[in-house]
Amino acid sequence: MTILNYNKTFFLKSISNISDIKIENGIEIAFVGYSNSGKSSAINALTNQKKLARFSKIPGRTQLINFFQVTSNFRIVDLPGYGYSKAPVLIKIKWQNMIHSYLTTSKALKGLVLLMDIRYPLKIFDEDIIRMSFDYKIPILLLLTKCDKFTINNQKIQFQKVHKKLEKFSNEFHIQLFSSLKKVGIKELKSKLNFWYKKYH
Ligand SMILES: Nc1nc2c(ncn2[C@@H]2O[C@H](COP(=O)(O)OP(=O)(O)OP(=O)(O)O)[C@@H](O)[C@H]2O)c(=O)[nH]1
Ligand SMILES: [Mg+2]
Repeated sequence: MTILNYNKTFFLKSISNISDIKIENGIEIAFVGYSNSGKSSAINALTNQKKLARFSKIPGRTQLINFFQVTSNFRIVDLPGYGYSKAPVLIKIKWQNMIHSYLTTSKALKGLVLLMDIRYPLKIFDEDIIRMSFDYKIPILLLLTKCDKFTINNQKIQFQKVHKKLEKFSNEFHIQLFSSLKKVGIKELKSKLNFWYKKYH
């Protein structure tokens, strides 16, 4: 059995156009979410590297699709953050199209990690992504990020709220409280990624 060492993950490539996606072998797991939801921070926390996926206080910084290689046939994909309110409309539309076409055309995509700031979950694009994952039967893990912003009690309340809303549509999802800052949920994220890897490997 292969044991994945996430600490050895390295940057593979960036693309700015969906047409640059070549037919790829192997398995990809995409991290998706609003700009500023904590995608890059989560990838850094997962891989125990401070600067692998760059993050910044300037939202919308990750405008490319970034590929990171965990092992030869397993990649993590950092998708551009959607919905950054200050981005010009045309750029916004370009991002949305890019994400949509990646999710619907990538042959390697086997799982989605949707990151939502625990304070503002299930915004409109999140719901689109969730619907798409149900429609296209892409397994999904929802991370309620920056959970350190809430008390333990409020974390539980928010978790239940999100769960209740989604269980009306499907029982094919998992939700996890997550904090890159306080290292909450990283073990669970790893075990979900391992599970997907083993399933499709
Ligand atoms: N308190 C707290 N802040 C966090 C956490 N994770 C990320 N942040 C902060 O949230 C901001 C955005 O984080 P990023 O990881 O850059 O978010 P992103 O989703 O990659 O954003 P884009 O690249 O714009 O799509 C940064 O200022 C981070 O320091 C967390 O677990 N706790
Ligand atoms: Mg980012």
